[in-house]
Amino acid sequence: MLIKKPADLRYSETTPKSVYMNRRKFLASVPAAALAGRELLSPSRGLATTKLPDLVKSPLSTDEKQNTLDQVTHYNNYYEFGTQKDQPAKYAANFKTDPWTVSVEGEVEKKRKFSMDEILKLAPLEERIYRHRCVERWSIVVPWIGYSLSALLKAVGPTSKAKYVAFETYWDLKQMPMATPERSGLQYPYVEGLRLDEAMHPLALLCVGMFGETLPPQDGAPVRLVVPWKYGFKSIKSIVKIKLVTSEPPTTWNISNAHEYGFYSNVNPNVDHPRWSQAKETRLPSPFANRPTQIFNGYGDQVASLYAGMDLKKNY
Ligand SMILES: Nc1nc2c(c(=O)[nH]1)N[C@H]1C(S)=C(S)[C@@H](COP(=O)(O)O)O[C@H]1N2
Ligand SMILES: [Mo]
Repeated sequence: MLIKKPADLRYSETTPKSVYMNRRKFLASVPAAALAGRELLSPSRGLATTKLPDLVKSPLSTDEKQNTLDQVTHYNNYYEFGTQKDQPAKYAANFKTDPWTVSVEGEVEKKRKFSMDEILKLAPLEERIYRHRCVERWSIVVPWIGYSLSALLKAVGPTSKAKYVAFETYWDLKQMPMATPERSGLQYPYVEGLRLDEAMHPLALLCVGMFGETLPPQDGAPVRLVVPWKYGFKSIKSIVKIKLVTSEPPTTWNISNAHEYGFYSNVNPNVDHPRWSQAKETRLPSPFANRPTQIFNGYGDQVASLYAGMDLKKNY
């Protein structure tokens, strides 16, 4: 699928119809109704998570109404485990996340492989309640747990040549049989990237948990990124590699369709997706897109200066 220039392709041409339809039907009332129904069931249905003690409350948290654990864990995008919102909860249930190492390499003073234990102890764990906005227009409010990615980057020491940070998700067809271009329309392993100054911004969260516990597999266990001012696909899950690099790294949805998914992908009501407006969003479990989208997802006071002088329409 990369033989043609990605920009020349419509997403519908590069992607199996089922995937394409799925990404379009995000407003269908069924998922929202299903979510509402689940709230009546027991709140935690045996997720393989453990409690994270001694959490520090963060001043960066929103006081907006949080979504429920059940909503956050049964309406997911994690294409390695299926393209439909309810599939990751089912197909990631037995995902093996122990042992786990994150290799930090490239333009750093101290290349290092971190065990999950080391990641959990690198800095005090904070609860950060963030708005989380997918490019498909749904949004949720999640009490994530983690610390600023900058803590990890400072521990390895970026060299003066480091300009970008590239991230990579674990990839194993035995555990992730859907993770092929034919089955889910994307290239794997899933990769993402940030400019170094974006990665060093305090809001960029290295996330190890939610709702007081370790991350459930469908939300990116055992460690993911959360970049709350960008569309959700920048928030890469189940990270195994972090590489500091000198030039802009490739990113999965951009490879899939550069015309629709840019490197920056800051939440922006004034830059429409080619196939839908971004002016409004759907705060789940509501089925209606009746909430105005906020520039930088409401984090403009903190992050707008990162893009001073940049044309946000060109650098979408
Ligand atoms: N490895 C990987 N990371 C991923 C994705 C994915 O398919 N694979 N989906 C992205 C998208 S499109 C979104 S909106 C968020 C969803 O995170 P959530 O399911 O925890 O809400 O994860 C992002 N990270
Ligand atoms: Mo997304």
